[in-house]
Amino acid sequence: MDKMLKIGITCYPSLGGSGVVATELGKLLAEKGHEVHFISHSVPFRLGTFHKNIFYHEVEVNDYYVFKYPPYDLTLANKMAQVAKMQQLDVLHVHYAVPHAVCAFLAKQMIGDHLKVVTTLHGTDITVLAQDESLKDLIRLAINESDAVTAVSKDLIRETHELLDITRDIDLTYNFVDKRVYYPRETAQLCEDFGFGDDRIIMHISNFRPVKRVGDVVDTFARINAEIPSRLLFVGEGPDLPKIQWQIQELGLTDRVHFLGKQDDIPQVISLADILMLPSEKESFGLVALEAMACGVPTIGSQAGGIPELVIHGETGYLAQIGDTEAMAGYALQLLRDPVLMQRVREQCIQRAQTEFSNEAMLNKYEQIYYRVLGRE
Ligand code: GMT
Repeated sequence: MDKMLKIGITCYPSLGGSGVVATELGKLLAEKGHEVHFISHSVPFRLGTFHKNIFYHEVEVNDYYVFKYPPYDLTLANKMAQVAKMQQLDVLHVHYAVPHAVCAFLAKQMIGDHLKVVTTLHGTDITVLAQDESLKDLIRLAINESDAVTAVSKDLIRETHELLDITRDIDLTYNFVDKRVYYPRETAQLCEDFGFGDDRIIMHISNFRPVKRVGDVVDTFARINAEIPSRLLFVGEGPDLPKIQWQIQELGLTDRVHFLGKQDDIPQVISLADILMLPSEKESFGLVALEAMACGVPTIGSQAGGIPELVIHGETGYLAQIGDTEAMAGYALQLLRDPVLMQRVREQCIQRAQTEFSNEAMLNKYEQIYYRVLGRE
């Protein structure tokens, strides 16, 4: 059996897919016997129950009076080095380049080359931040100096090479779902409680940032609902929410749309849906589409970024040009009107999620990367 490792993990603990993936990976590693040390400002929100191999180290920033901006990044780097030294970490695995990969670079300078740094890129850390001249050179340094770099889609690997003008190897580590948690759930009682009747359910889950193009979800839904009585369920919160509420009111759809806010039990919530919508402008992967896929819910979305690597057009969902809500609605109606097609697509979704994006496959892949950087292949 491979030697068990001591792994430090830093991620954004309270938001986004990157935090979810980092936390789920940490849980899987701990379950397998590795010792996992989360280093962050808060306990990761998906951490859940107590586990003997999981530790949490809190980064506490002092708000000293000369600081206009309390230096979280420096405190984090120092904490990473402290934990690495005290716990004798083998690997520091950071998720999201800014500032985590830069902090890990600093921590490694303090500890020495025996501490290996693995950086996972998730999307906006490259597609948005690496275009910012005030950060670009620092991101390039942190990526070039990491012992291994991984990214969550081929598209993100390509974009990282292009935007940062670098040539180093980047491993492909697709997002994954734990099939023990993500599977189709029973929803009859919930539908009755909500009073959905025979209405079809269209769902969108996100952080409601402009990049998600939530207006396109509403527009597509209006076209679907005009043909087949449907409900639109929004899960999550974010800056574009007020704008969307206005759009819904203008279209006279208020009684067809439900805002569920932030929800923890995503597999149960997603199972309510007939279709998940992901019409993003940019999306390095689209974890929510995978979560839906694992629960047998097809995605209708845009051909942006890494989405086509996940959602196979005509097999596990349908993809249209960014902003083409007419085509998206057309695909949705095609699916909703054809129960045989819908059933086939649902089965293909579950099959693809369990085989191509399984927890076992991705856990093995990350472990191989750790052993490789440690020279223990
Ligand atoms: O989707 C978001 O805006 C959150 C963001 C994050 O940083 O957590 O998600 C990014 O990472 C996810 C996990 O790897 C990917 O599934 C998302 O596609 C990616 N978001 C974007 O590229 C916009």
